[in-house]
Amino acid sequence: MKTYKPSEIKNIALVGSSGSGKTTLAESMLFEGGVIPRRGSISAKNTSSDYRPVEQEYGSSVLPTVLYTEWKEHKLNFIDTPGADDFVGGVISALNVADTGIMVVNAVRGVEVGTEIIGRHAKRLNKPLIFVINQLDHEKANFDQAVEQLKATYKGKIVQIQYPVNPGNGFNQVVDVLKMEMYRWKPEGGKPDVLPIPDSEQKKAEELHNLLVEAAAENDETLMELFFDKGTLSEEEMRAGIKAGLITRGMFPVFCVSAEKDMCVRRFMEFVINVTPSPNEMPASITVDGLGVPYDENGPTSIYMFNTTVEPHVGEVIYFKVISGILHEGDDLYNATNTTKERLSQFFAAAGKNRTKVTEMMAGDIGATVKLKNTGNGDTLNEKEVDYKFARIVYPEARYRAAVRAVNTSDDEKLSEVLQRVHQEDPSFNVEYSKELKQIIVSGQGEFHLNTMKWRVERNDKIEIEYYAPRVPYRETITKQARADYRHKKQSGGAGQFGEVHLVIEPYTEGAPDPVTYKINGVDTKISIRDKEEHELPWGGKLVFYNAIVGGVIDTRFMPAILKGIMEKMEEGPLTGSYARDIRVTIYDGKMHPVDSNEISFRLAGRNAFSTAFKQAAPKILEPVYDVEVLVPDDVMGDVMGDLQTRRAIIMGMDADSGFQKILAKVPLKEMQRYSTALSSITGGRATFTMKFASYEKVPGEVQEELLKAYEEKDSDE
Ligand SMILES: Nc1nc2c(ncn2[C@@H]2O[C@H](COP(=O)(O)OP(=O)(O)O)[C@@H](O)[C@H]2O)c(=O)[nH]1
Ligand SMILES: [Mg+2]
Repeated sequence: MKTYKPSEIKNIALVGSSGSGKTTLAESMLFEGGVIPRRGSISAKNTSSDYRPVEQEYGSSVLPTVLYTEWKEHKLNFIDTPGADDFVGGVISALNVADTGIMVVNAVRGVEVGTEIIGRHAKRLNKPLIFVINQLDHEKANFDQAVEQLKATYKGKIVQIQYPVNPGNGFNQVVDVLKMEMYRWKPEGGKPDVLPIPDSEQKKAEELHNLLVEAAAENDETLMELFFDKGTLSEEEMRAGIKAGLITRGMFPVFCVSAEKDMCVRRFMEFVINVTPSPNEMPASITVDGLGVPYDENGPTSIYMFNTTVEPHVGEVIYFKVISGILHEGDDLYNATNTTKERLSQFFAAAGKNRTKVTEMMAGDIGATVKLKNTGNGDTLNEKEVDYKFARIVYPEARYRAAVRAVNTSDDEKLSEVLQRVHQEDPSFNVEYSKELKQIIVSGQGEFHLNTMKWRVERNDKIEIEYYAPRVPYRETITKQARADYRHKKQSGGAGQFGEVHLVIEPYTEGAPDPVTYKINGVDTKISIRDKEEHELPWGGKLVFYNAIVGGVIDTRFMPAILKGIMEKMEEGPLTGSYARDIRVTIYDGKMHPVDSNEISFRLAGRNAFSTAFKQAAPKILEPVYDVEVLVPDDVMGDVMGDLQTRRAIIMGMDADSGFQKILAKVPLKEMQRYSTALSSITGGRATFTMKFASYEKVPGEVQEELLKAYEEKDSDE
């Protein structure tokens, strides 16, 4: 394979709703580029993308797949992505390294929630978008409706490059208003006959052509002047204008194809080559230190790892984008995170599971390599003495969590290793052993996401796993002041034990002044503070600890032991054994024994005094509450709101947002347990949501009762 310069490379993310035809379009493009001798199909389970067993089982994509094709002296790298909302992680990975997103829209279903969600990710990442309306051969195809729906979101920035003359059964003609010609295909698709636009289409074609010329001129001042002078633009000038519009997201061109019949695919590839930006025309990559690194083959060699797959007989295949310089076979590069030296002894242009060995790759290109020692997703590899480091890709917060265990305990050890590998392949699937909950918690984008991973683990790694209810990380705190004394005393033979602690506990609030007096046994007692420690708790919140001992009734050297005793109770709250937070404790009195006092005695005295006071301080259980944003079509808004009400949701706001309603709510994590599944069934999969931890809030009285009861029962079981 020839070595392509940055200006001869196009990196495209194929995105869009499930079933829109991304994988089929990729197949047609690979075929037209000559990378594959014949086109596979989804039904025959033999496409270049969707090659993994799980994808063949489902008949749709689960993980992103890197593909390429060569066309007219250019290399087109495609990343085919999954459409299902549960697998959005793959879309994020792809959009991060692509220079242009191609959003495939199903002409039958039009704009779907998926189109909308992915459009938002593209916007956030500031990527150009082209809309390709597919399945125009379908009897129910409705091109005009799809365009209207796109305009609802993208307004005047939607500009048609083409339109189908005869969508539906027998579809075979397209008018191209950029080139002002018509294409007609034979039933086998591929290369069309190029015809003049017939009289019957002339008026419509001219109208759209004029709109296109104006839109192209709008994105560049010199073009604008030219346009005013001449009243039109040449094809070359229009391309320049469209490219400028793409890069600034000032224009979203619309194309039409039938991926399955391979109609208009060649013309689309030509457009991609002529008009979409090459990596060197896009903004430079910015390092974590804020340095801009242009896609320049003469710069130092630096590559960024963005995706990993695990292949049978090969192991980990890591996909990278060359950010700068030229990568040569056998190069030694250095991992910017862990300084490991990695030899790039082999790398490939990848087309799904098939890889073509290459010996050189320039800035902007996308490739794959194997057998690295200590490098994974998000790492940067540089030539010696270069220290570029590019940020890791950020994935959406998990929306579904479960506890997981191996069915056979003999698989326990293997389980964590296997789950780690699943995370490597799909960074939106998280694994964490929670010491607090004593469970392995896995989380991801939905129940379907987690079940898919289970399917893969059981099939690929031959271990059986099961999901079960994850615990909720509750917290405990107090709501009023309380006081307690505790004397620890033991005198059985030998050395005795003695320690006595008097303390006051109070709710901690940010910025509250230090205590001055306390009412103790009805008497206002002045407090003189000798020492103050403020501890940020690892599980959130604070503990403030005052030493207000007077007259040396407790030696300062016993204070750490008292604090330790209190911390033990903070780690296992008196109500339900959850972590306690946001408390301040003042040790204001106590007693020592000249011989018997020791650290253990004061630890126990501190711990028990704290526990007693805690129970009298109107203690409350706190639960994690999430900010939830739900995006729903109008017609199911009522059902979604009704369901949220049953989840103790507090509605914070509502907003109409391009054909959808946006609901903002605060919802306790406990009630979000199977939300993704419920929402999907209420709305037939037409809604989506995000959730983000917001705060810990007190649970309502009846929930507290329930939790206390459950804890007591559990305690008496053990
Ligand atoms: N009629 C018709 N069906 C198509 C076309 N493109 C894809 N399909 C079918 O739509 C389904 C989904 O296609 P696929 O490529 O897997 O969509 P993806 O989920 O976007 O990757 C498959 O059954 C395809 O055969 C098309 O242009 N016309
Ligand atoms: Mg697919």
